[in-house]
Amino acid sequence: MKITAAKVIVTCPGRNFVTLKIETDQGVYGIGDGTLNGRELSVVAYLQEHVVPCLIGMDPRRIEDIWQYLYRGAYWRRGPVTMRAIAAVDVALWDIKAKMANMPLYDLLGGKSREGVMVYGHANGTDIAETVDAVGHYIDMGYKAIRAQTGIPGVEGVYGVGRGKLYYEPADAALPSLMGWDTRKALNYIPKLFEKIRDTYGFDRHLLHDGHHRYTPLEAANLGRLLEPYQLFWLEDCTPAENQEAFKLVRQHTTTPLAVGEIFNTIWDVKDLIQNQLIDYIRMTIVGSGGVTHLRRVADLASLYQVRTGCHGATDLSPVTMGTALHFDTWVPNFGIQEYMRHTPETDAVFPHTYFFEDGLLYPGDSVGHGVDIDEAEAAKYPYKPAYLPVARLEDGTMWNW
Ligand code: GCO
Ligand code: MG
Repeated sequence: MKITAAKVIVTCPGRNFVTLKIETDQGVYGIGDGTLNGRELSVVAYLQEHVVPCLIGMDPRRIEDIWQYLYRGAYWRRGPVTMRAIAAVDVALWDIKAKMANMPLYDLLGGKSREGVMVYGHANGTDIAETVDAVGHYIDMGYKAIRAQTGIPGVEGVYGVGRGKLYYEPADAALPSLMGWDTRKALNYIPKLFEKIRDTYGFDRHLLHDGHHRYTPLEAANLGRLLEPYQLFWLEDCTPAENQEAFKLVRQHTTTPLAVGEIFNTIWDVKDLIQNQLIDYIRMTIVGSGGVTHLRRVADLASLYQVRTGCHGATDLSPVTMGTALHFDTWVPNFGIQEYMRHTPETDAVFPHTYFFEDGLLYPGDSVGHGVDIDEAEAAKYPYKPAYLPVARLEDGTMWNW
């Protein structure tokens, strides 16, 4: 069996997605996602110029060998661009293998460990009152877990607070726009949000919060302690994690569960965090971490330390990644939760898929492969459009972490 063609498709039905379609001499094809938010064309070039020519003629059944060829063989390892390109190939190959086996991907991985995948949605508002209302909407929609982010009085535009609510899209400008940040004000305000949510709706639902790398380790420890009475499911990205040791300090001071990993690319980025039991959830997902082949290894390492998965699922990850992640989540023994930010109807039309939401859970569907396709005619209606996440600056102009 041979790979006969590999096509990179860029489409922007509201945001940019990079999709790889691998075709074979047996008529079976597979679909993979290589989207890198705000740096999409770097993955396109990596795939088109450096990966596709090597793939032609290879045996698509040799997923592991092709993964190693692309990882070890390039000499230059790791990084968001490389690992997304590898993920695009890997996922397309798993799709092909599952189709050939006439199985849904979760069956090929080892079968179902659960019936449905618990997801969390994004409730946000410009202040506490609006965010509390938004949480209520998610409860009405049946969500069992909700992430809450609020604007902060006196701070211009805060991470996670979008204009369009259910379908808000953070990457909204052709050049990065500007948002403010003030840690003091956040530390005063955010605990009050969770107090109000618990007072209003009780303790039945899981609540989550994303610190988006904004706090120093000591500030993050403080936030974790302030949030303890509200029993969060997790506090995400409370401090930057390039230095994995930073989490030691946070961990020593709070019992609020910690999650991290959406910007990690390999097992090496998370090895110390896991082995030192400094986190509770690992947020890497398929597209950012070299595909199913590599994420499986991360999950297995995590399971040794009772760390559970919590795949990143923002709208900049295409439905291809969402569908594949749902098969992974359905199988993986140490599953925690799956993030679910809804794609727009336009995006759903470009990527027909079998996954669906019911009673707070997502289901991957039972069709063969990962269950997500691309409608190329529909995709062609939406050419690439530069779109960037905002940047964050402190009040005095100092550049801060987005
Ligand atoms: C999340 C993330 C996103 C990211 C986005 C970057 O938890 O969903 O933090 O909001 O900012 O995915 O591309
Ligand atoms: Mg996040």
